[in-house]
Amino acid sequence: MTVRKPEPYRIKMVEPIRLIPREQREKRLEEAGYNVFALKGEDIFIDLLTDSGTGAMSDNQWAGMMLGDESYAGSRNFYNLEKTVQDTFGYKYLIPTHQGRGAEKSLFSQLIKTDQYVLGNMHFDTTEAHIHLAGGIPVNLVIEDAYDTSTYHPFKGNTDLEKLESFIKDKGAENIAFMLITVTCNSAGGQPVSMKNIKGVSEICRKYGVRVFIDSARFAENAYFIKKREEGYGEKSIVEIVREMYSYAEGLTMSAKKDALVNIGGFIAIKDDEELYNKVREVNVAFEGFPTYGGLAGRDLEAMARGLREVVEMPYLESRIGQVEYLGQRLMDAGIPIQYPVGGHAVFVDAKKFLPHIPYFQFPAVSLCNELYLEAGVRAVEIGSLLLGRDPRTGEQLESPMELLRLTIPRRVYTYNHMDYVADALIEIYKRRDKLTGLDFVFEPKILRHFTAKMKPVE
Ligand code: PLI
Repeated sequence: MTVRKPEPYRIKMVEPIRLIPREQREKRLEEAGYNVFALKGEDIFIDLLTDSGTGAMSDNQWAGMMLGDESYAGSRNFYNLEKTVQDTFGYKYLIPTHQGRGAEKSLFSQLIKTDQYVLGNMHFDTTEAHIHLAGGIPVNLVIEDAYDTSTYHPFKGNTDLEKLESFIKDKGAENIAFMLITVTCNSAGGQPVSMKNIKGVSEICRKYGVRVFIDSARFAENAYFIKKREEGYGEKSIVEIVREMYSYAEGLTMSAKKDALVNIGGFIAIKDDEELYNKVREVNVAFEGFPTYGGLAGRDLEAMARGLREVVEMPYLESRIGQVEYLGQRLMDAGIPIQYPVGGHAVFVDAKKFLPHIPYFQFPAVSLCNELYLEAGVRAVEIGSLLLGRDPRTGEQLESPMELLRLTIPRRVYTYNHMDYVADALIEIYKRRDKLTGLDFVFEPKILRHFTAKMKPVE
């Protein structure tokens, strides 16, 4: 008999959640313009919109909050975080920011010249936005397997090394600002990147003089997959694996709202390039704040330092990723198509296969998302053609290569019972999937439309 391990923590404080009646959910969704972003938190029973800033802190982190040193300059919590970052990643320089996109803005502004390419496995949307804002052109070079939800590949977040090398040769290294490896690769389904691939990217980039950075939001989850799936790493500790991953790059951006187990925070770390550090630190003062606080309170820095020490512990990671895997397995057992294997922070349901009768321009994953709210009060999020938007030149709706519904699991917040409830709801919907319809716009904003669009179901 295999015994499922329970969560490696016990509950000291609870936050009540409430399922409002079906008629009220119908009314709220209509008022929200059939866009779950416009729903109020209190009208949601289980919120799987994102794993960003939605986690639960430990008692140790809360205790650290009480030890916040709110000195404008030289807060002791900064030095504690600096030491933790040095120990975890092996990088010398730390620049705190208020969250991941703050780090992107400060770093990219110093690395990108107008019309230079920024290569990546698959950039996250704020990353793409900051590449554009700095005058650059984002390019995604993830392996083709990432786009096929049904085939197994242990590292679907890998960069296609052939595509990488031919792109550099074709465009010339001088036209490339840098390479950014996103771990795990959120946009491809929270899919990990192998050590071999990180090393391979680094070797090719070094050959042509292209710098390598790592978007590190889910670095510990990535290291866990390397430990579990890649030969030669089973006996290594998570920190040893993380240190090796980061030895192949020269700097990182971090959204601490994910794998630093805090509700707000971020940072840039730079291995040893003092000149780059000085330049980025200088602009960061203007954008984010003095170098020892970077947009955060001393107590936030302390919680982040403690979170970074906790996130690399194996019992935590086993439970975290085990919970996501469990939800994925329940859906797969019921025949529901999902991105396979399941990623680190979310289960991505393949809405194109779930609802083949709804075309991309009527947003199948949005339809499924809304139905899940009506059925069970669960909020998920679309990662598909609504998010992708229109061609800026022609105004045509672009067709996303994947129409995904992301069931994103906050860290240490929900239990296996919540996972079962979500799975049961989706299985119910699957039985009557042919009854679901697509959506049309009532109001379509020009920029980042998915947040504020108003829609209506097509007749
Ligand atoms: O939300 P920020 O600004 O702390 O971080 C931006 C960001 C950067 N990189 C990656 C891989 C992300 O996933 C990311 C934010 N992700 C969000 C908000 C999400 O819901 O996935």
